[in-house]
Amino acid sequence: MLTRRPHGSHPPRPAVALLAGGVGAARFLRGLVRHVPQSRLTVAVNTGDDEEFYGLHVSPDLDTITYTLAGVVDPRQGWGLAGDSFAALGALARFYGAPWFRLGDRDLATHIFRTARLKQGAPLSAVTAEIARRFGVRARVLPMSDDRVRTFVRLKRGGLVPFQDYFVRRRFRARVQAIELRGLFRARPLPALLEAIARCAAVILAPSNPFVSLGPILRLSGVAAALRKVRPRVAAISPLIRGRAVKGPAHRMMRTLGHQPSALGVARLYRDVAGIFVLDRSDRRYAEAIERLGMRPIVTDILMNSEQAAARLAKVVLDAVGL
Ligand code: FO1
Repeated sequence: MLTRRPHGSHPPRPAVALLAGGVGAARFLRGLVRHVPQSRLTVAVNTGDDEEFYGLHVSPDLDTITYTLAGVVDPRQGWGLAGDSFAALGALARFYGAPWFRLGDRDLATHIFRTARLKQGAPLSAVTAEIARRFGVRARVLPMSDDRVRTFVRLKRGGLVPFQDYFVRRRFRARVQAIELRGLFRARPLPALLEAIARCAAVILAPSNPFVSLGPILRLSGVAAALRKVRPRVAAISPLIRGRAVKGPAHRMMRTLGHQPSALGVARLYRDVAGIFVLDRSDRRYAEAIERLGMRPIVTDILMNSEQAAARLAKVVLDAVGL
């Protein structure tokens, strides 16, 4: 039966969900919003990296995504606010010693607001929506869970350290033995995340670190099962090009955690949840092996060294899922 549409109206544009870590995901997002209106976009974000500094709850990946969607992210670093100053951090040094995690003056306002609202009993998802709205963001930004999951890194030498200690203080130089996600088994994924996976026309796994960025989201109870149900419309983008991460320790983690540090190694990690795998032209020799995993390989240029390059990649990914 034909349904009549009022003259001149258009069918709603297909909705897209992006599962995201921080900076790598944000780069892709800059391209994605050139093709998908924010109102049709849900971004579910890792919160395993969250940390407390000066009594404030900092959610680096949520803020990176929110600031990117608002167009106010520092373009050079990929995190924090563009043009921010660091006077408060300098003053805090009097009481806390030299800082190793750089929180800008204007960025601090976000952490103060978040911390105060959480203290009042608001769930992180509600606070995240409030922050996004006040930055004028129209996309739905979701923390992966309202429950606390903390990423710890077990080092070959140096014991167990919180993620930011490993990533920022130690500049991810130390050798990693294991990743531990505290609170994972008690945590429930945000219901809106499971709904987005079930209802969106496409789900994209951003080119983020598979262990410490997407790992916490994918390992939440029920997320992998939800993705498996819609696997043909799930596309994963390789975070590795020629066996290396553009930024960060993903390739070294792959090796030390017993996986092949290549696009093929990443595809193996996602084979159960993603039907499509997007890899770089320079890695095309893996395409056949990826096909044998039961995934559809899409070979293209995945280095996002400009907004145009990110937009081009986003277009290829959307084409691959049929949007
Ligand atoms: N990354 C750094 O390398 N050094 C920093 O001092 C730093 C501060 C920072 C402050 C706020 C924020 O939202 C992010 C910040 N990041 C910093 C980025 C962050 O550590 C990582 O990008 C993620 O946690 C990994 O996705």
